[in-house]
Amino acid sequence: MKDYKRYLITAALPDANGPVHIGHLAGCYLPADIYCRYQRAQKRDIKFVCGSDEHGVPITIRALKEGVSPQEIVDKYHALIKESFEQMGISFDIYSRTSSKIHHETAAAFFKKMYEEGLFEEKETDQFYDEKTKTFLADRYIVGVCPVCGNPNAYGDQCERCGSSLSPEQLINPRSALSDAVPVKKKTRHWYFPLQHYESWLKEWIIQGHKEWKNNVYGQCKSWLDSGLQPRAMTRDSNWGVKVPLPGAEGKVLYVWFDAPIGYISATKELTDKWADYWCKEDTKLVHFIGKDNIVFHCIIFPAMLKAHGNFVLPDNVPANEFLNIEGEKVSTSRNWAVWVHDYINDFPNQQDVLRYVLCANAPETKDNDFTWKDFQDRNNSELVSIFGNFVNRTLVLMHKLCNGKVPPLHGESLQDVDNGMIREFEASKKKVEESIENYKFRDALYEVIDLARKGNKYMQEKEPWIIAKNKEELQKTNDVNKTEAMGELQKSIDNSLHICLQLTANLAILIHPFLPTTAKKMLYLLKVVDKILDWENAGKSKLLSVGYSLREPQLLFRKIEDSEISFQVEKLRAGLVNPIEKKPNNETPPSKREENITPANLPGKKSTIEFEDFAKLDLRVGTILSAEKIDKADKLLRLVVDLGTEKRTIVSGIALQFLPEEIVRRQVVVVVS
Ligand code: B3M
Ligand code: ZN
Repeated sequence: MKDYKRYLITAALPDANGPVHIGHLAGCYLPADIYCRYQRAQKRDIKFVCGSDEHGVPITIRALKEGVSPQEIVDKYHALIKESFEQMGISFDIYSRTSSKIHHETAAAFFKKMYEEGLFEEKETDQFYDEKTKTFLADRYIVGVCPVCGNPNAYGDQCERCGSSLSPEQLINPRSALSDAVPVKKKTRHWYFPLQHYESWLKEWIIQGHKEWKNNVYGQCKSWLDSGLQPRAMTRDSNWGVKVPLPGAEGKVLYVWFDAPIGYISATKELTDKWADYWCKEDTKLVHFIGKDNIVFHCIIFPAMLKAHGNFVLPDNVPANEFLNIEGEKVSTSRNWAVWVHDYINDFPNQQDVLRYVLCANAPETKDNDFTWKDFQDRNNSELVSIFGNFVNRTLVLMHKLCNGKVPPLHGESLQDVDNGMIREFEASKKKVEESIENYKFRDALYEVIDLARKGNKYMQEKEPWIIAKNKEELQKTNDVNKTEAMGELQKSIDNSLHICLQLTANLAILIHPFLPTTAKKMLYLLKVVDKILDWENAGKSKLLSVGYSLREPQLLFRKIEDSEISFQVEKLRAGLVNPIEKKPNNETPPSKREENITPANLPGKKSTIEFEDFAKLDLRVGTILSAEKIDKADKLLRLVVDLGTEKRTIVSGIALQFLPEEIVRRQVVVVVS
């Protein structure tokens, strides 16, 4: 392995046109965070950069539809996304944004240098144009039927159903995403990056040079390169984005996929004056954590840009994850089929680590995976509570009971094979966790930590210090002349097992820290040790806690998650999908936040069955929400104007805590008409 002096870790810049959901976390933010926390514990020089992508087409489309400025959209979502990441413990060194001045300057300068070196081709071509809204229709501004799979709503750059990358010309029956108008062709001038000139270099760099990249990443790159690269327009006709820094280029901005990855550079610049060390020195390890839909941009287009510009390091790895589905279905933000991070935090306060655990244990590292609430509950109850939490708790409880609340000594002469075997496991686990994290196998690494706790439970079960303590008590009552010596031997066995279990607990805190930082901190509190102990070099050691040191009373690290909490979440997910405007909204306090015990039978929102005749009397109609606004002094109410086709109705609905007014405009709802 190359000897790197510093690490620059990036996580894909989320589009600031909506909140983040758990698929985003599992896709790249959580693995990147685990990697960075681990590298920091290794005391490596590392910077973890990210920020909001604020120039994406979905932002301008949303702004147009809602009648607000793109800036208003990005301001709102940038703040919400940033907060969600903080609450989940994603430890960015900087979370910046691409609407910042520093980014506009950096991206414009990057383009200008490439332009001045003659690295673009200027071309005038005919492009689709929407005469109604006076907009050129590139990328997501144009929709139509996918020529590959027949999806009627494929975009001008990609079909989300089959994943094919498309150009507007390939769409069958194209229409404007802004007005539904049939587009006409109109001439426009743009700057193209001739990617084909970099094809042989890319082939050598990736196909020959990076065989260690994950199969999904390597495979996608290979198929792009095998089918040949084409020139790609790096500018667009728009007023939202980084202005093309050339005379006579009014109304033109940089293509969002040109400016967004440069966002990594501008964020680093904003973070530190030494940014150039991280971006330009060959002994930097640059790693891009992304989701699979961003592979071509990070492995082919951005590296070609960096190479063309010159003076920049190239990524050492691009560990892209696949997608996380929810309850067997693809995440869809437009259908609201998602588990939103801010919602989770609200429903499960102080339980960030449980979500981190489940998303890592079930991460879509090699293939798409499914998140189900049932699996969330099972993993919490049978792994975090029953294995990890149980081991730590048993150790502390027994130590208080049998060793006066102090770390007992280790009696070397009385060590048995099983004791030595347990101690050897510390070192072995450290190596396995380390190797897995270095190779971006976070699931395996986490499994290893839980497995070490499982071994701890097994060891404790074999040693049975509570039985030995009982035997000691019995012995005490006898008149055996050798009882003092015999009791001493028994106490040594108790001491040894609890000494080893306590040292194991300290090891578990170090090993679990990159994955579950809050849990690790709780463990340090119980062990009364300082953060310094979390340095990775301490892992594998069996003398972390000093003999005679008194520890705190045990507290549970995790709590059981009840069936009622899970059915509440499943119901909420489904209710969100049909958008039950006129139904009683599911806005009660979730069971996870309530004190009292709730059974599935008394779950909020659960009603008794009605007869079919009664159901048939209902006049249910599908309507489109035309406008939505908050009602003053009523936290839960929104005033909606709904178009029912035959008439428009104003409806007051108690959904303000679940939906932002701007996010439900144009959505379809079922209305009970009376
Ligand atoms: N904003 C797309 C996405 O969120 C895009 C990533 C940019 S990374 C430079 O998947
Ligand atoms: Zn398709």
